[in-house]
Amino acid sequence: MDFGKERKAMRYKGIIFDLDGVICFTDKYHYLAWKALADEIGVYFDEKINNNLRGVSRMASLDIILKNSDKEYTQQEKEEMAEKKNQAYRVMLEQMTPADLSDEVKETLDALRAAGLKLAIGSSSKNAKLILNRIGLGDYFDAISDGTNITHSKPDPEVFLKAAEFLGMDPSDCLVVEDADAGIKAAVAGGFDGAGIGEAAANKDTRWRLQTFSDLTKIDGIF
Ligand code: B16
Ligand code: MG
Repeated sequence: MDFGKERKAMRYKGIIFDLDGVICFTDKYHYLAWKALADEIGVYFDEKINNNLRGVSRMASLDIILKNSDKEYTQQEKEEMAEKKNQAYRVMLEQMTPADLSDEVKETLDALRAAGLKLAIGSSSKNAKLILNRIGLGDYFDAISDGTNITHSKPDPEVFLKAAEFLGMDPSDCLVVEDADAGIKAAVAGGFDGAGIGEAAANKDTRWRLQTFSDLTKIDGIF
């Protein structure tokens, strides 16, 4: 028996996927909705600032945007602004359909599942279930941990620790797939290996650097 191969095959039992920037791309809608709010209150906002909001919770995103404001806002005003942005964002999400899920992502997920891996979502978004329903993955994952079941957002590891708990697995059994530096930080803090795509592929703490989603199938220990 090739013990080396057997050990490799045992390496990961579950994969926890970030949603925005990994499974699908809602960042353009986040940008448009935040931009409308920023323009309304006269605060400078551009795509570069939007990039810093990846994986960051809604209220923490607003705080980053308001760093460019001279005005101090009360907590209630901030909550109203975040709610307004979210309403505009949710209207945009209604445009999403299963066509927003690429064949590459779906085929890779199917191959990982067929190999016996358990698949979960670990997203900061409180809209994760709505987005998954829109793209036809509403019932697909074995577990969903999202912005509705956490109190601390990435880079805190809570969302991934909960996902592993929902799968009934230890962090060391799971791989986290992320597009954001905040997400890789969260994965490492929770004791997970991280696979990074996009910006996160360049993060020094990323264990596996992916050029494209289907590179997941090339990782040692996935099959
Ligand atoms: P919501 P992810 C994150 O999703 C987004 O990247 C981030 O831009 C957003 O602020 C956050 O969700 C909260 O989203 O306002 O819908 O609750 O990348 O963790 O899947
Ligand atoms: Mg993301």
